Amino acid sequence: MTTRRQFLGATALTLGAAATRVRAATARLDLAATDVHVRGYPTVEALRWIGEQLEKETDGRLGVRLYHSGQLGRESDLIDLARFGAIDIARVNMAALNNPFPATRVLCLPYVFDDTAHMRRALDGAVGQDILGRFADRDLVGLAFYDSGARCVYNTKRPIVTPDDLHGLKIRVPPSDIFMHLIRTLGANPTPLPYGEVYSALQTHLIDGAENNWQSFHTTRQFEAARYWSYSGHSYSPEALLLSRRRFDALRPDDRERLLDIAKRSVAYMRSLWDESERTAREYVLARGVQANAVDRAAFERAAAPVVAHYRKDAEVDRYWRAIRDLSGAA
Ligand code: GTR
Repeated sequence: MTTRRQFLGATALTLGAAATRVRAATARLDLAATDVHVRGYPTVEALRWIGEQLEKETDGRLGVRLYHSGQLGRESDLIDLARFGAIDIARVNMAALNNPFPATRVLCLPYVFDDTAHMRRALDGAVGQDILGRFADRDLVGLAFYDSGARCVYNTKRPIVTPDDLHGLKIRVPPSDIFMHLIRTLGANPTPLPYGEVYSALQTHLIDGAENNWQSFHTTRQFEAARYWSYSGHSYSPEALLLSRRRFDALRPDDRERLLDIAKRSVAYMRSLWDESERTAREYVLARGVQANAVDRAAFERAAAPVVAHYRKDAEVDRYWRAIRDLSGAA
């Protein structure tokens, strides 16, 4: 029997082979880029923008072929496909990277960032640049970080004000030990599922809730089933834009520099879309009857503290954690 992973690998290789044939005929190279989000989502639009810039700056020699909406599979598989060179660019969330790339763990820890401004400062500074460089350890080039907003819990049953309200609820988490650990510590039952399966899991009551940002809640239409949104803001787990090392090495040196530079510039473009899309998504779901409530933030932070303490036992996590906390409230 063909496993899902083999199938995805074969599909991507076939796509790669077809793209190579086209390239040979036209001398044009389209980088295969993937994202689990739908067209219009800020990360997908940023990839599209990168393609446009590449095309413009290379007189059409280079471009991007975009596979959005999870067309090529789940994020954990996409990371491997990029590592093996079957796809070129993978836009994935840090949560999917925690296990294979431990340097990313600090970015998912509960309440390590106060808000989006704090997260951007840390990612633009030494900590972010250091972590981005660590993707080279396993066949990838870290191109950029993108925003993912504040992750909050939502569910089909009731408003969550303190962690006690989570008791007994089955909450979907992304495939990351940190998220499993956090949700369990807060008192719920964590259920790891790929992003593309959350909507139907809510519909069929396989799970009672999940946690994510406003845009994901909106664009996946999970809000149709989960009618209670609680502002826990427990993680800002940012997005990563990763390039296959094999592809990078195969590019002309000037194209490598060009791509790195365009990816860097795409961050400002992505951020300009982010804030507006967050507001639009929130207004959209609230207008359709979702009930949103504030949580007892101090109670959440207290309950999550053992998770932070556990990961800070690791010297590298602790070093990054301190450096990020030092930027809290800085101008
Ligand atoms: C979203 C993120 C996706 C995916 C998803 C998830 O916020 O943008 O890349 O990781 O969360 O929870 O699986």
